[in-house]
Amino acid sequence: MSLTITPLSPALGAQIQGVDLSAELSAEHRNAIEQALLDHQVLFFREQPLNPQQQARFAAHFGDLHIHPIYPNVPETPQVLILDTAVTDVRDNAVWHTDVTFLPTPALGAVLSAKQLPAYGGDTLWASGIAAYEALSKPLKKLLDGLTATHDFTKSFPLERFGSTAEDLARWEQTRRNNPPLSHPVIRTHPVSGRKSLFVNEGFTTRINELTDIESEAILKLLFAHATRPELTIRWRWQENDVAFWDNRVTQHYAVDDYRPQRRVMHRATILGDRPF
Ligand SMILES: O=C(O)CCC(=O)C(=O)O
Ligand SMILES: [Fe+2]
Repeated sequence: MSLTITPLSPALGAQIQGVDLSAELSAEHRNAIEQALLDHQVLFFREQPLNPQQQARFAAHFGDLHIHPIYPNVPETPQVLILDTAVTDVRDNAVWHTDVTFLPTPALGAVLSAKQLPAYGGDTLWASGIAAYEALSKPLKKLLDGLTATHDFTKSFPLERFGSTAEDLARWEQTRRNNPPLSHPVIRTHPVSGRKSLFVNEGFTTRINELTDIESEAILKLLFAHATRPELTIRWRWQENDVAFWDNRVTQHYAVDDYRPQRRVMHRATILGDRPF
């Protein structure tokens, strides 16, 4: 059976129908999903109840899976992390970010499954870095091509977020030692499609290395605002058992934090990526 791919907005996003993600994927479906991801950058599937093993198995069709250094995992399936507002403070996702760009090889993508949702609210937005790059003027593209930026995990995960016990402090110190600030190109080339994408994000990017402090601050502010203009985004209103699969190499996202004290539970499997160039 062939997939139905319905684009949802001009910048990015498509809904996929005609596949059961809990079953073993055929090579044909796997390849069609990969191509749709390249074309649309974030894919949405409705009514896909997945247990953690099924979710990990689906995600592993697209690469090896990452075990997150900070979030709690499903104990029997540590490749699946839990975002549960009753357990963890997940406010750090209510900022535009690309996942784990503080790593030398940030995630290729992630598969997110909605387990428990508030009655309303708790939407997630994605923005296309490709559309953001393409919407820049020629002179600005020329300036940014070849520049590098620093990414630092402490920008989104400051010590306060880790808690206050000696154990929390030790865990944060260890995570910081393991993840020193590093540099990535400001304009990234997609390793498969070859398309260029703006690759700075408010969550983790602290500085454009080749500019002065004041230039870096002003240009990053401009780029963060430019990259997240509504025209370059899509907003997904979740239903339980929805699955989103995004290409983390060329997108950023924002989890809207507007539903407390209601509980929201999501499971995520993260696919390892390669070094941006
Ligand atoms: O909870 C969400 O909708 C997204 C959270 C997030 O930023 C992520 O899973 O990477
Ligand atoms: Fe995220």
